[in-house]
Amino acid sequence: MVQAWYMQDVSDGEEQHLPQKLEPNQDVSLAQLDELGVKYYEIDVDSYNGEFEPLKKEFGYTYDDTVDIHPSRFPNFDNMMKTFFSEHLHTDDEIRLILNGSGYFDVRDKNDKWIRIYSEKKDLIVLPAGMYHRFTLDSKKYIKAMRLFKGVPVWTPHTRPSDDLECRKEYLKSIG
Ligand code: KMT
Ligand code: NI
Repeated sequence: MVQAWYMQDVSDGEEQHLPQKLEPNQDVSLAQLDELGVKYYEIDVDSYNGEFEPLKKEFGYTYDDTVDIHPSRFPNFDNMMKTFFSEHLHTDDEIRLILNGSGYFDVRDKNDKWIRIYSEKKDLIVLPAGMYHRFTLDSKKYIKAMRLFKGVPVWTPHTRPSDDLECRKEYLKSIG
């Protein structure tokens, strides 16, 4: 089950792997995430026995691949983490189904405050096109996630500021 909270201001560095809750903690509900256009579904991933065509069909996704992220997996791990953790947006939805491990997706609320979303196995999370966000592993430093897409995948991160992009304007309009 996804959990979310307002987080402390942390930029690049070690501390990004910690929960960074405020004192006192301020939880964020699924309804609040929904208002920002973030969608969440709980998927019983084990029941699919590794065969996710039915799920893709149900959601209208036409592309999938799986990423396995941990420090010994990539020689350029630190650079990869830096890229994930630089604030950016995409011209399409970022759709991730967590198969194992866990991590944090950070998203901006309407007042530009960071909300941290803890995602673990069974979480299908959709960050809408045009929403500023970033990703980091937590202190367990492991996540296995399926990347899903409608059409031909475009992964390009547009680092902030990218306010002139059409998808950004559309996103802002959509959240009012
Ligand atoms: C991304 O685009 O930030 C990622 O793919 C992060 C790893 S998937 C949980
Ligand atoms: Ni992204």
